[in-house]
Amino acid sequence: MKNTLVLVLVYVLFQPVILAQEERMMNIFARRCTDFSGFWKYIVDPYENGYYNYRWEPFDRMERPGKGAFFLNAKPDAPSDLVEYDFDRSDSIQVPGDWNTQKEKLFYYEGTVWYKKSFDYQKERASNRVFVYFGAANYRAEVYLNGKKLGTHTGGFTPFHFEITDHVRERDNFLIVKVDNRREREGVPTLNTDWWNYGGLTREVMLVETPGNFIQDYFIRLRPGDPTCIEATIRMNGPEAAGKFVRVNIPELGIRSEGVTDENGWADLTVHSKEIRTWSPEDPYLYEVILETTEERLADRIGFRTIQTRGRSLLLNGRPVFLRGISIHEESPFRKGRAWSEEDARQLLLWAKELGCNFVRLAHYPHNEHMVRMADKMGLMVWAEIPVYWTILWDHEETYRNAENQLSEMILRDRNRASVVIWSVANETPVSEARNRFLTSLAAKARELDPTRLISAALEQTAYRGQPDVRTIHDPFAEVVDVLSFNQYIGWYDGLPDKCGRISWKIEQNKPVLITEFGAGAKQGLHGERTARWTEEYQEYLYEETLKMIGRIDGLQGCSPWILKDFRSPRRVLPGIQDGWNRKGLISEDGKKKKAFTVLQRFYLEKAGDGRE
Ligand code: GCB
Repeated sequence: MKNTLVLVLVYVLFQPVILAQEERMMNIFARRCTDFSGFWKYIVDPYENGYYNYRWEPFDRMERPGKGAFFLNAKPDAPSDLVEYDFDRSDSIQVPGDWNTQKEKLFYYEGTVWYKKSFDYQKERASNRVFVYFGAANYRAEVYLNGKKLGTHTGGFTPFHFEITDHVRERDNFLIVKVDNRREREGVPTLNTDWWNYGGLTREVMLVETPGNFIQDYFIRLRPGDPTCIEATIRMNGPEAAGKFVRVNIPELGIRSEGVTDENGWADLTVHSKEIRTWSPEDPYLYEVILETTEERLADRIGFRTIQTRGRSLLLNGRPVFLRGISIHEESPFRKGRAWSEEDARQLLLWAKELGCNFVRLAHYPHNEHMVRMADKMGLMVWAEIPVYWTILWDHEETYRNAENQLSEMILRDRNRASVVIWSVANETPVSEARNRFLTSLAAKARELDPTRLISAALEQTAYRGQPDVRTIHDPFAEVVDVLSFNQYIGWYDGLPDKCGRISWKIEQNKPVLITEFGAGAKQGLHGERTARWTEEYQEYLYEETLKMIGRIDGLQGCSPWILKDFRSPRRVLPGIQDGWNRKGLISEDGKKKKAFTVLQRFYLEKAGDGRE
């Protein structure tokens, strides 16, 4: 009861002032899209000369910004005119894509780059509406169409869009985006992370055309506790969103349900069937679900399953499940840069499958939508996470708002994905009153947006009552989460692998336990003694010892070792070994497996054989 009160109070205190949730449109790929993938013109602007005048006043807040403003795409009208930039004579860069790995001069760059795309556009129907959609832009984007500002978005890993119905014309449009990836102390993430700060328009940019009144959002799921009932919440957007006829149709089940939206454009429908085939890693079954109105038909492929906890057990569709996981960063298996494509997702998840996984932890931020859709298809449960990482400014209201906004954007994009079973609100954050309030408030938001999934965060472990060889989780946020997850590096940052044999665990919370990270750095191809750092043998030894150790944890319901593949990190500078890569991958950056891959694979094979699913 006390906990609930605190939770409510915290939640009220942290209520954001602006939550542009109604602006979010989901299932973007199923809509009428014009893909802007390809070459865009770009200008590197480290001093933000195209954004501020010499008195440091932003051009986009001036009545007459003059030709210095890059978003105007100005051209000299006469030979005597002074214009000191020209998109059309500038270099080109591929979108989607990070700029760091496309242009050598931008490898370490953190700052502003301006992008420009010119296009003509013919609407399918005069009454239709048009939006410009961004899968992600890291970190802050200012968006302009034909010289007019559409808006700003903050946060590098979630989608956003702006309506351009009244601004787009049939000929000679120019879309200009200022992307700034400078790290900020008050940002989410903050200044220090153990991953590369890839900048740019890192995911698809598209125009999306919808009917005047369109299905903006829906949430279709099994009713918790009742595997025969599918609940659908649908939200319409448009001048006639209220009183609108809507229908959910699942042809394969032969069921339809119809209703009318309320005064806010929402409709709640339910459908019953005794024959619902549940989604699981062994049978990742997806139904075609069609949503219809008089103006629109929107299709999706949705799996139905339940995920719950009972004491220390984790139940998928009511049956105990052990999460055979691996952590993954969003880096391409092919290009050594940010991943964004379906092919990237397929290869990363194929490796996870080969390892014997039924679960992936998508660290440390929301990955692109192809990843979760591919996980749906391939049968991998997903832990999805926001970049509330290490040392966020817990007392800063704007930081909270930003974190909550990223959480909401992630959940609204992915809450129809059966693969996603856990929303994680943080990674390795130091316990303090302010941090507890911050995270508790995020957990409440996640539960409000999605009461059907489990909430967690990667916590840290400590010595139990001053005994260094007995470890425990001593963190008030452990009371809030559904799944007790933590990272531990015994044998790497804490002793050598043989230390694992001396450690015992005393976990007092009556919740399922997940080890979200353990690992050791190894340079693929480097061999030696098993106690020699950076050798494949050391990493192999650490996996062997760790897997024995975690087997002694009561309530252990899975793990997601760190990490599938080596990934870039500016913190990792050891010449000849790291060279800018975190080497804890089971696979090298160029796709070669290390010895520890087989150790984990064997462990998962045994786990899969123990009949727990
Ligand atoms: C951690 C972090 C992860 C790092 C990893 C490491 O605990 O959660 O982001 O990359 O350790 O390699 O040190």
